[in-house]
Amino acid sequence: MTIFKTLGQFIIEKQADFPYAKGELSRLLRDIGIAAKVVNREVNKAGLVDILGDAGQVNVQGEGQKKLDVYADEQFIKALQNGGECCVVASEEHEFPIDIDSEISKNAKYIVCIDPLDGSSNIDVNVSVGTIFSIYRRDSIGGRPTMGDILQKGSKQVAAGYVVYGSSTMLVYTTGKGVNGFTLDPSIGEFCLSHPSIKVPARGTIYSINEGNYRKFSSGVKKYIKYCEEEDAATNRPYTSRYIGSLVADIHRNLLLGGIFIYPATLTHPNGKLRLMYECNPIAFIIEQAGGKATDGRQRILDMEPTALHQRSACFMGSSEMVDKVEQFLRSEDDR
Ligand code: P6P
Repeated sequence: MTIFKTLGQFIIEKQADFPYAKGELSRLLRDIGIAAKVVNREVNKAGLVDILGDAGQVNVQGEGQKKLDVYADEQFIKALQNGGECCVVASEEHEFPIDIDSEISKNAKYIVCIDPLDGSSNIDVNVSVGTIFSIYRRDSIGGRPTMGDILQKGSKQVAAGYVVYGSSTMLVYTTGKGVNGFTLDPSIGEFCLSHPSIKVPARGTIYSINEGNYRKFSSGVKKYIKYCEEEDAATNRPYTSRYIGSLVADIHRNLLLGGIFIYPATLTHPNGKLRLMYECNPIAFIIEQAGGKATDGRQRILDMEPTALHQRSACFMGSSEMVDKVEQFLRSEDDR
């Protein structure tokens, strides 16, 4: 029986985990929660009002921006600007970081990397989409934050989380003391604790990979897919392929049920497709905090030294035993 507790109450309660906390991170997480509720309202009625369709703009990824992409980006940036705890935002929707240099944020020490609406190509077909965020404390002292303050290793994150706008809307986050999930109760407009202390099973039977890219995969990845199929026959453990094409939705399912999510290097994406700073790192932090593993096939994602804001990384994330298994096949590539 989960005790009724709102996100706000939980954040304040857990602030005690940080003896020197002065409430800034708590307020920053609150600000993100508020923006998530605003975005949720629009995502839920996307089919009803003329908010679908391209905004006529193209984002830094060269992808057509849906109006909801633009709207979500604006809402999170506005919430962070008004909250006063964030000094710079790095968004998937902007080529360069957005410096938040205002009177209210003059002492702000937190940096937020965010994918405001990941999987947005699924919006028009009513498939779950998500927001992914990563929070760092700035390293530099005085003056405006630098790119070095942003391009920190994932292991330096102070918090990370995602919002999944699905059959219900959930916010899942970690501050390095475990992973907790909150479900939005629209009747009171609050995220309420629904999934305390989430742990990803060490082993699952779900593998998530876009097999449409099969011919572009390395031999090790191909062998792992074949292994999953044959594992079914050998041990009668029915492996199942589940791939939504919306990172947050795929990760959320595998986090709760056990499984592995793979977006490897391919011939068209030699460094993988997913972005390190605002997709791989925050998800990796959550997965590890839930007891799972997250690597690029060879090294911990959280140990990777970033060099560019929108750099990509291959990723193998989820149940620890499944990540270990796929890495065996990848190492066999090196042994050839
Ligand atoms: P593909 C959505 O565009 C996204 O960034 C992630 O949400 C998702 O996991 C991935 O791309 C899907 O990519 O190449 O399989 O369509």
